[in-house]
Amino acid sequence: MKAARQAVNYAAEQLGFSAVGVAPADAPQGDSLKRWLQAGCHADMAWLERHLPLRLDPGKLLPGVRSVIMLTYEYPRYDARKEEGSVARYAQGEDYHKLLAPKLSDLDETLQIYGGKQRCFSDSGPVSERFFAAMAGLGWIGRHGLLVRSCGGSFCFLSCILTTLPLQPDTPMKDHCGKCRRCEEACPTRALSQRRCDARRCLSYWTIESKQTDAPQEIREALRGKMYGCDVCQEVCPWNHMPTSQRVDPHLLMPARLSGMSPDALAELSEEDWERLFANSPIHRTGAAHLRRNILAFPGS
Ligand code: B12
Ligand code: SF4
Ligand code: SF4
Repeated sequence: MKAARQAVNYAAEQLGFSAVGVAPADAPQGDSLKRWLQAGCHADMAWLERHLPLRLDPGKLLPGVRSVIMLTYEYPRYDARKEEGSVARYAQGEDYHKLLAPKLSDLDETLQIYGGKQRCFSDSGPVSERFFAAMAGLGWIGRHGLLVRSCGGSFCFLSCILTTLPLQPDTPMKDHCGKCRRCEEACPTRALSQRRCDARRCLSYWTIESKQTDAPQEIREALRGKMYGCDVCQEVCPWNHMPTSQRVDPHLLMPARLSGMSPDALAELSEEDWERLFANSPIHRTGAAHLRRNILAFPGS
């Protein structure tokens, strides 16, 4: 299976992925996810509860799965809109789901040559992506709950390939957070504790996932200046300020037509302009009305 691993490493690099690691598909996930759900930290994202059996057993997604190949793909480290209504870095350019899916299909085809059956996901399926990325030796889970790499920090997407091939697993990496607690301390709504993020308090949840028109006063205040997502806990992480040689795909940079628009102008977009400007953006799925709600910091409440 060495040849399959070498082939996938080579192909992934050609496709622009920054790192590849392998974890055993039966790596014990423990009960962190169950406890997080029991505590209600998923807010109203009921799908997370429904998918629990699949999350805990990748064999239910791909019978005979032996290995989980985890990959990282860089997105920009700077916020092109910071001064004027910030958009989380991961959402500034084109929709990464659409960008990464064909690349993962290419890797699937490569692995088929070695007799593997695969299923591929990038934030698109019930797989514990951060857990497997840590098990695959790509980095460690920081106090903000995200995967951090010693050579690149946390500003990256995770993708995974479940495969029936029995690939040699990589070694999990040691935690390098040490005594640092900058992310926990910087979070404007104190959503972080015990290496987990409580979505009920997280501004990313409120601006991306929440369908509500109402938000508690504390959340509304913290939301000012945030249009979509939140990067505060990552901005303060020292690992995101180390020099890096990682390349960023230009498709993930914010186009000038969006970086130059004021929040007021964005709040008043017609449906037609919304489609024209955001058709290829991950922000599109939230809809024009929710972007307006975010810009006005939940005025309905
Ligand atoms: C639901 C979700 C959200 C929700 C809930 C966030 C949360 N608290 O998990 C909301 C909308 C709030 C959100 C926000 C963000 N998200 Co999000 N999200 C997800 C999603 C779909 C599921 C995550 C989940 O299940 N969370 C519940 C927790 C408990 O489970 P978990 O993440 O798998 O954590 C495991 C580990 O913590 C593990 N664990 C930890 N320690 C230990 C120790 C041991 C010994 C063991 C055994 C296990 C273990 O146990 C958990 C269960 O497996 C994933 C994609 C995916 N399929 O995984 C993306 C994902 C985690 N999100 C991502 C991103 C980029 C973000 C944001 C940065 C976006 C933004 N800028 O606004 C923020 C960051 C907020 C934060 N600090 O977490 C990326 C993270 C990339 C990275 N470098 O880690 C992912 C992986 C998507 C992707 N494919 O790139 N997200
Ligand atoms: S994304 Fe923002 S609100 Fe959510 S945990 Fe990080 S700093 Fe806190
Ligand atoms: S800010 Fe500090 S505690 Fe948080 S993830 Fe980075 S190194 Fe770890």
